Amino acid sequence: MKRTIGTHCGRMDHGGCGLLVDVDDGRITGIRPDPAGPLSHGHICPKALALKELHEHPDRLKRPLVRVGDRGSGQWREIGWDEALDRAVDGFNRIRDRYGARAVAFCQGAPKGLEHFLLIRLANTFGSPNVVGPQNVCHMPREMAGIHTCGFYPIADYDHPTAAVLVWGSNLTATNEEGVINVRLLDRLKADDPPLIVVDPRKTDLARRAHIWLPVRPGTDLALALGMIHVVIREELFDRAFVDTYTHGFDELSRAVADFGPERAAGLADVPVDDLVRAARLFGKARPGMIQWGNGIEQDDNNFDTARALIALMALGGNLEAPGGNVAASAPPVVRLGDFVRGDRLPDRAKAMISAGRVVPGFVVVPPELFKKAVKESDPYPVRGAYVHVSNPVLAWSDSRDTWETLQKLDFLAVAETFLSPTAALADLVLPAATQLECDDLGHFGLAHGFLLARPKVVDPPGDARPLSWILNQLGRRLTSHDLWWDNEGRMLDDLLAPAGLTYANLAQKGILRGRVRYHGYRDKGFKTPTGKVELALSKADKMGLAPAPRWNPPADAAPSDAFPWLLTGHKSRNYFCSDHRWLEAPRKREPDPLVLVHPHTALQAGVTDGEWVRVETESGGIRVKVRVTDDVRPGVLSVVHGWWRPGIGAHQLESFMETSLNVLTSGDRLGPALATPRLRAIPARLSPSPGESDQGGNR
Ligand SMILES: Nc1nc2c(c(=O)[nH]1)N[C@H]1C(S)=C(S)[C@@H](COP(=O)(O)OP(=O)(O)OC[C@H]3O[C@@H](n4cnc5c(=O)[nH]c(N)nc54)[C@H](O)[C@@H]3O)O[C@H]1N2
Ligand SMILES: Nc1nc2c(c(=O)[nH]1)N[C@H]1C(S)=C(S)[C@@H](COP(=O)(O)OP(=O)(O)OC[C@H]3O[C@@H](n4cnc5c(=O)[nH]c(N)nc54)[C@H](O)[C@@H]3O)O[C@H]1N2
Ligand code: SF4
Ligand SMILES: [Mo]
Repeated sequence: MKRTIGTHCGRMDHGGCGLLVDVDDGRITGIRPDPAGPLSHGHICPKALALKELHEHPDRLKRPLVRVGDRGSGQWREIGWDEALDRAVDGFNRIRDRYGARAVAFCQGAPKGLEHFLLIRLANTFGSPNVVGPQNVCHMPREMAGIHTCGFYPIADYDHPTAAVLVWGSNLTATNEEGVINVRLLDRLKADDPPLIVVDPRKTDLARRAHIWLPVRPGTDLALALGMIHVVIREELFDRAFVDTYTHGFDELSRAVADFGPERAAGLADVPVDDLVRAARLFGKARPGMIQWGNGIEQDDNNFDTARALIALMALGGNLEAPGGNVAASAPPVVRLGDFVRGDRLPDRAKAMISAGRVVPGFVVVPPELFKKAVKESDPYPVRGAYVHVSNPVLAWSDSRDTWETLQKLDFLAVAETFLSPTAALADLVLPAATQLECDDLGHFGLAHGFLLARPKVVDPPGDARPLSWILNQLGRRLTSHDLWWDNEGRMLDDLLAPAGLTYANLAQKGILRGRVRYHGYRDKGFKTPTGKVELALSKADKMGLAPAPRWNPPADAAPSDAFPWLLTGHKSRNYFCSDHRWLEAPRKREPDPLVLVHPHTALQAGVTDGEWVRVETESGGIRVKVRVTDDVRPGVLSVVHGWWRPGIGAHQLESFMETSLNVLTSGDRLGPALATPRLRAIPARLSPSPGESDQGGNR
């Protein structure tokens, strides 16, 4: 029977576009944009068109697998679900009996849908405080800075006119991060024609159309931001009434930026001083102005302070909680996040986590680097088992080789996956998972943007693959108490939505459920910080072991040297999600090779030419990728695409990622002070030709 089902795209990035999927007799026959998509207004990208291939791919995992050879030898036996669940339960219970529940970690990468919150529920009810993920390099630097500085995570308000847009370390037209589909920003630019300022070492689509592009030297964003604040304060461009009434620590901030006159700041960031001053004036005077930020500021030691400095810029203009500025969104009125994840079951979680006392208060996801230390050195206590889903740590975490070796040290590792990844290849047990279009899911529950999207199922998953919501409910029933879980995931979704007076079927009809956005809420209630004001200097900084106002603290080892003359950074591919989808033909056709972007001057100095294979090396390791010589990246910077591996080599082979993974070049040895963040940006590196046959293209 032919029909068309309306749903939302969900797993090729953070998701958000409305899709119309044609189905004939249980098979996908067409995928189109939904012109009524509430966030996408008819937008779709090529990734979503690959969803059919993702669903039908012959290499999808279809049966649970148990390891039969040595760990990582690539030998498996197919088993049924009963045996698979029994083995998982036995593996985790043995560890809990011997070392305690905290010795089992629950790991996920970028949250994709409801599964992330079911995972936290499973950890809490199992009794383990250790939910592990790369949030120390993704979103939490911004969110934690927001919580501590102004009491919320400030998001750009695209629903109202704005007078200036500052895009800082975000490549929104390629990444649509957190469901902020690029058309929202592009429509705003079209409607208001505000000045656009872009801070990025690459000339992104947005940088190309910007009034001012500041091609910042990687790792110096904080110096640049302090320089802009200096100008805003010195020239008295700030909103004095707001600052006087609603901020705390203005004098301390002023002192902190005193040394960051435009010459010095522009020198550190290596941008033209006039451009810095113009940008500071444009944004400083804008009422309202908005900041769209991204991973560009999150992946170095200064991330927390950089995010705080950008929030200070928002506050100085009085643009926090202002329409067209940066605002606080509230969750729609469904079951509260804390209740859904059963935080009540583990009230001491914050004190019991591996990362307790090593990160800012409120950061409840364990940084991977600290998890690895616990596995390798039992520091602060032994961790012996892990359940991993929707994550590929071997590629995602700093120091790929170390991650690969560390995971092999576990007594028991279970991985739920759609495809055999280099991480799944190390498991004792692999659970085949359904993915988007194959199960009913909710998008954006628990995230900060204040909406929920229905992602109703379109087709059945292949073979015995099962939705993660089913897998987690089954594990939960067996590992914890029956009555904490649902025997029917449909009922779970209905229960979650019940406080809003909706069933899942109702939401699927509606598509989106929005929460309230708070404008000027502080006028009545103040800000949710210890002083009730925006804390330009943190009132509890002492307790956190941090400087009250953002402080520029350049890491000594981030300076280029004779041996490593260039600076390495990275960016996400437009065609893939991190390390995902590398086996699909459609994106492979558009982007067949792992790439490093290099400026023509730098290429000349390094003796490499466009299109050839090159070696990129840091103190931590070396990879072999193809060079694209382009003035889309600032001189002196090597920008490598994150997430490359080669499924065709065999996921269990070290070579499947050692030649291409950006994280072979990174290290987890030194971590930032606030969020235990490894440095993934601004790493001294060298570049040289690496002639020879390319065996790296295609799916090999
Ligand atoms: N197509 C696609 N979409 C994705 C993803 C994907 O892999 N592919 N990943 C998803 C995920 S998990 C996330 S978190 C979001 C991330 O979304 P973004 O934040 O947009 O992603 P990135 O490409 O990591 O980084 C943004 C920009 O930072 C720049 N940058 C690099 N170094 C520096 C620096 O030192 N300073 C500054 N200011 N900028 C720098 C890069 O050139 C890049 O343009 O995207 C999501 N969407
Ligand atoms: N050097 C460097 N490192 C980085 C980054 C960077 O920019 N530079 N970015 C960081 C960021 S922002 C993030 S979020 C992390 C990403 O970290 P991860 O989320 O761990 O990375 P992915 O590579 O997206 O791996 C996701 C895995 O989930 C699987 N998967 C996809 N859909 C499903 C599903 O429906 N069910 C199940 N069970 N599995 C599924 C895919 O097959 C894939 O193997 O990487 C971080 N690491
Ligand atoms: S932009 Fe993201 S949500 Fe939209 S179609 Fe592409 S992958 Fe899906
Ligand atoms: Mo991310």
